[in-house]
Amino acid sequence: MTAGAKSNALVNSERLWNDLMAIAEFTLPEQPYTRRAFTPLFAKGRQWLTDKFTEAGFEVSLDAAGNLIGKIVGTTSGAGTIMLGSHSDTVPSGGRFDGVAGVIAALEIGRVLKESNFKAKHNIEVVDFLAEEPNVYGLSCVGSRGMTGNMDENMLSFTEPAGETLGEAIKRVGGAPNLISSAKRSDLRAFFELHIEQGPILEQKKIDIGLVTAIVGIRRLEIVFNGEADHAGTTPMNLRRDAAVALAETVVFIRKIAEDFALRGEGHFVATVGVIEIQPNAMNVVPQCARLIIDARSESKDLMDRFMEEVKRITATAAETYRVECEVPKMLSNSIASICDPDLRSLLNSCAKDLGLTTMDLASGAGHDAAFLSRIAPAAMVFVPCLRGKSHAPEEWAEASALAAGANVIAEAIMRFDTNSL
Ligand code: HGY
Ligand code: MN
Ligand code: MN
Repeated sequence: MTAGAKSNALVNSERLWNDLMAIAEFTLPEQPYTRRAFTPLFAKGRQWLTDKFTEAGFEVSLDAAGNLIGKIVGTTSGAGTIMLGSHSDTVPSGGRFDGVAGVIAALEIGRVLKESNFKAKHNIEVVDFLAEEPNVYGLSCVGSRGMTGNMDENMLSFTEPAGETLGEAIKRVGGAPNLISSAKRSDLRAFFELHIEQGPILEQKKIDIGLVTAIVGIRRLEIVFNGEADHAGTTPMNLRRDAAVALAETVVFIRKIAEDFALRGEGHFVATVGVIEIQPNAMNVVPQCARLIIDARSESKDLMDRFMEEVKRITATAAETYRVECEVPKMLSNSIASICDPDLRSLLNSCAKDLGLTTMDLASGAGHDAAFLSRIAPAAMVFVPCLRGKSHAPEEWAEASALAAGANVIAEAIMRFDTNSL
């Protein structure tokens, strides 16, 4: 396959779509679409993927970090590996496309490369990364952290409410936490991830392909206020130490600061309080404890640092105002912004143009496994449009033709990269 030639090994759009709809069936029936990492449903989805990888003729394995890998061995030993994939776990009440569209597209691309008898010099590896979404252990991108040497003993000791550690959970799904360092790769020559945009820009601008320039850094901070449980009926207002009110004031201020930072023109900035817990959570008891988790995202470390200073200030003020204590905020995760490889982006751009597709560059406000992969190899992401930009909700939707277009671009780029880079 020479540079610029049209690929005849285009993906089978119907097969891609059917597989995507088939794996979507592995969901909590009462809460579509939910396939949380480490759950029995996730295991069923993994088994289905394993069968599909095997059927496709891939060499199937699980690495020590619990990533499912389907490998097509290359013709030239030592040439290294071209990797493509995403994640098959979902958020609660998520969609049928976030992550898993990238896994199924990678499966389809692997099939098409084999069926078209394209003899790649590099190994080609199709990957389902373990637990990209934040989960009960409090850590996202578990598999891609493990593959890139960003998973440490402390993280493996994170526990879920019933006491199982993340390390035990990784073992339960087939990984080897005690050998996690063996999951780190040094042979990757390029990584490609197809993902729905999870935003409205491509749809609004009627663009086929989004070429991701950078993936935001994400900081997740846990804040806990401790007041005093009291009788809701007899405790005078001025004697209360109500942890929930301190939390509520903090949430409102976080929103105001984030709105201000987002308008400063210093890059993408958003902050969300998506987790709030009150104890004892009884309607006739003054709340004793109030816990929140902030998810803050920015391309700019400086903006993020300033935001964290503001958060410290407002939590101290709220604690003083309502006479409660604020525990030292706990940083649950702190990923830096990642730059996608410009050479791969330009390769993807020329492939898309040769396939008659329109493209635009854009940053990703969502986190992705590619953010970690970019630390050990050139990494690139292809976004495809999704309906009204909606994601992390059952209404998530992308057209089969859009998914096939994105997969064709990556298939073409892999063939050209393999041919031209050795
Ligand atoms: O939260 C995110 O940005 C990603 O969808 N896990
Ligand atoms: Mn997601
Ligand atoms: Mn995702």
